[in-house]
Amino acid sequence: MRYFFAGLALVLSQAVVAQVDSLYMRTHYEKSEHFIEMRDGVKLFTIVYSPKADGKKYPILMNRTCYNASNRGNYKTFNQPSDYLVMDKYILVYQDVRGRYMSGGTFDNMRPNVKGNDPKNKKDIDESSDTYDTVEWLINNIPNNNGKVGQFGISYPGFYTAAALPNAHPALVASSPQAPIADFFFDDFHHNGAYLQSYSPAFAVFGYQKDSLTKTPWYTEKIMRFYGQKVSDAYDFYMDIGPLKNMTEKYHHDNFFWNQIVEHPNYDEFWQDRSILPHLEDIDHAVMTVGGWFDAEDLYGPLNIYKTIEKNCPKANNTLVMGPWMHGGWSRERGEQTVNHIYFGDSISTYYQKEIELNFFNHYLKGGPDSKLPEAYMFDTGTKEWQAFAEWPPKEIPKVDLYFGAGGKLSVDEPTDKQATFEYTSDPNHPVPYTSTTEGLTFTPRLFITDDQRQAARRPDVLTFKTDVLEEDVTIAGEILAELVVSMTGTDADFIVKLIDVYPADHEDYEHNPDNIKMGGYQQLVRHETFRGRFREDFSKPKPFEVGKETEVSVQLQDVLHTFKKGHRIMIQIHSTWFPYIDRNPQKYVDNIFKADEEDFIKSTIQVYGSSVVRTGGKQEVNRVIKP
Ligand code: PG9
Repeated sequence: MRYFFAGLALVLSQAVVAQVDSLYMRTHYEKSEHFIEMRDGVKLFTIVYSPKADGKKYPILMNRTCYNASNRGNYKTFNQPSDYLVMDKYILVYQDVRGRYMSGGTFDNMRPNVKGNDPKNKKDIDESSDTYDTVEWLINNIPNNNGKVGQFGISYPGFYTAAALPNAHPALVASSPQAPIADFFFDDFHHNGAYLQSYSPAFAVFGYQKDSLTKTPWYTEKIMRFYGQKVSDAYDFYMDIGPLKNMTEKYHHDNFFWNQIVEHPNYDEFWQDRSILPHLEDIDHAVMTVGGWFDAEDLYGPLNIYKTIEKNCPKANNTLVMGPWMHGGWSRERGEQTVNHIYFGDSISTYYQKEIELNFFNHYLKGGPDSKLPEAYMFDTGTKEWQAFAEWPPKEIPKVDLYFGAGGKLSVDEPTDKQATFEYTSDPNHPVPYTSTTEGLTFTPRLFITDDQRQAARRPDVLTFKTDVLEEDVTIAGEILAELVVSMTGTDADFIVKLIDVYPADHEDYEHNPDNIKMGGYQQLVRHETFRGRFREDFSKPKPFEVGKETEVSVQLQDVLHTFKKGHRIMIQIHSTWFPYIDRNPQKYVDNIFKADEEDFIKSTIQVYGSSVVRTGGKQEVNRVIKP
């Protein structure tokens, strides 16, 4: 009998957690709505869910968003706390940031933090001061709070969490920026200055001011300019549009954010002021930054926010969690954790929510047991196991330098002939597709991030290098720096660099693979990066290439933790178009690609020299002149 009850307990404990929904919220929480006045008089709409009075005091857990706080009631959109946090009872707070939905004021993308914005000066406003004023009001006006405040946010709300870290209110003791944007010149809309044309529909959400308080999107008509066309093939759709200046004319002529992007093609003060990284100083509370290794939108953000706090803020209890997720994937549990065709395990999001995130907030906000989180809790996307590191990037895993050789060989041995060249002709009128299938218009492309790269490998405008079959496992952990030496017949170029895991020809197919993709010989994308070559010396000072002149271009790819297993191969691909994920570089230097004409788009024959090297693992010192 004893075993029966034990078994029953086990079954019940593994039962799916009660789904938190609006009935659960109505039963266990009281909802209230407030317009909280900021120091400059602007009022921010704030929804508060308080646990029904039970004589206890609870901490506040806040989420500031540009995506409509009123949505947070239905508990069906991501970006609200996990079921575990809700059922553990917190005072849950959702706020429309300045200029969005029901809040007053004017919206500004990645509103610049005011350097050294002393909370007591009551003059300047930024996201930090808005959070400070909100916290001050909440702890003095919301009943039964225990005086401690936590905050979290995923994606743009992750930026608002990070932007609140400088000059934080003393009651703010636990922050979790998740997939946070750090800098729009390197996250989301751009990668190293190259514009992500595939993000074009998303502009509608960020490029119009509302003219009244609203609980529903006011920009719907603008976003339907794209989605109303029922496009099933974005490649053809964007090729037919032609140069980016036609995008302005056809779609975005009245979009203030698009017009700002067009007028600021270089990393000038407009962008530098909007990076949160220079402001991450004097942080002395607990910060757990969370990201997904397969996040196509914000990977620069979590990694660089963690590293900047680690470098500048010794008093912060600063930790990093990186798992096998796409953008914000840890907030959704689908049972089998897959990224497109690749399976990583079961219930990984539940494990994170229950064993990592809940313990983090309970420890700092409720005095719960120490979560004993390591400095960096990282998922190896090759072995598919979690690893704990005392620092990130780790020193204990050897770096691996990879060199290009004849016959598409990738080797750890330095080449004898560094003057050997590898040539391809890049044609912006026949660009390399970013996906091996056909994809329609998306808010942002995601599934390509672990896509099979064989279609690209077979193109003459893609350089492909691969190692011999590995005789033992090779782990790459940390940063990647592709130090390319190139020359060209054009005067401008983008460089796309990809790190790829080549499966053995006889690799078994995944049972968890609904699309029945054959995994034998699969060339899985592990990491990619795009670099707009004109910024090779300085992101704020673009420079044309001299025809035929050997020139260094350093492309820093975001970190990885990936074990290439015995029997696999390591592959590097290099090419100069990746469409329509990235806009086309004319390859003839023009001051502003957003204003280029059809005739500016020319073929260019590009040489990559044998003196190039892809340095992987550990900390790579980027040998470029400038920030960041
Ligand atoms: N960082 C994500 C994003 C921002 C802007 C455009 C598209 C995506 C996000 O906030 O969802």
